[in-house]
Amino acid sequence: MIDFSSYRTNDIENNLSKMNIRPLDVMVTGVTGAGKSTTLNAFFQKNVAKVGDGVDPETMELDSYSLNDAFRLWDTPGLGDGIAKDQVHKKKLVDLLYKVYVTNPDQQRYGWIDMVLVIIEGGNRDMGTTYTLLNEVIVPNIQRDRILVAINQADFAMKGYHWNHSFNAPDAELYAFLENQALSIQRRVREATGVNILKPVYYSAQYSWNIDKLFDFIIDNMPTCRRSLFFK
Ligand SMILES: Nc1nc2c(ncn2[C@@H]2O[C@H](COP(=O)(O)OP(=O)(O)OP(=O)(O)O)[C@@H](O)[C@H]2O)c(=O)[nH]1
Ligand SMILES: [Mg+2]
Repeated sequence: MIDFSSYRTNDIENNLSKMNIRPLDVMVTGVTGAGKSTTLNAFFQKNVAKVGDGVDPETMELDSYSLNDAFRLWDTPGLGDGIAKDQVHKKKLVDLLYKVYVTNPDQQRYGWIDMVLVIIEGGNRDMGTTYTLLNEVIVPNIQRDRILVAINQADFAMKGYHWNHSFNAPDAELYAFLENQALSIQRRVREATGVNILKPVYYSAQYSWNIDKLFDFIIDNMPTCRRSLFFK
């Protein structure tokens, strides 16, 4: 198993040195139950973030977790928890996107969050809340090329069928399904939000399958300059 606390740290640090910041700050978002907290736990290979029991939404506050000196992840509450709670959560997300990083000594102001990872639950066809999240919270408040979308719960994308438990991987049919789903989500997000996202990576946080691909996806697409707060 890969130890992510030391995985590709040279690549991350090389990119960070171009930006003159550290660490890389990635905000993890998505509808409630998509598996944001489970994804963080998969990166850390231990339970850092509390995972829901499948009944009630779990994460209510923002929490940051440092994988090492170079990479920090922010767990956030998911949307889809009712109108009133969603308003409160949206505000927390927007506030985080405008959290300011002030450079020393020249006192320049930049966005603290470098990238946003939007997690979608594989197999869930209802993308409405994800579009709301993107359109109302994420897209207006961060540069588009800093938004990545990934599909979690790959094991459950076909309702649990076609997941090979002996190999801890999808069988050929599920693989083909996931590949199609990734392309479909890429197209649908483009239509619903106008954002040309990269083809989403699919993975299973529960079974730590393709978690390395998710990690690579983030690092291969990390920004190379600081995030301006004025970009419209
Ligand atoms: N089968 C399967 N279940 C998963 C996976 N990832 C998460 N789950 C389950 O989905 C449920 C929700 O997971 P969480 O990680 O709490 O989801 P979240 O996005 O943090 O949810 P909120 O904190 O409510 O916004 C839990 O029961 C997890 O065990 C996965 O890859 N496969
Ligand atoms: Mg959570």
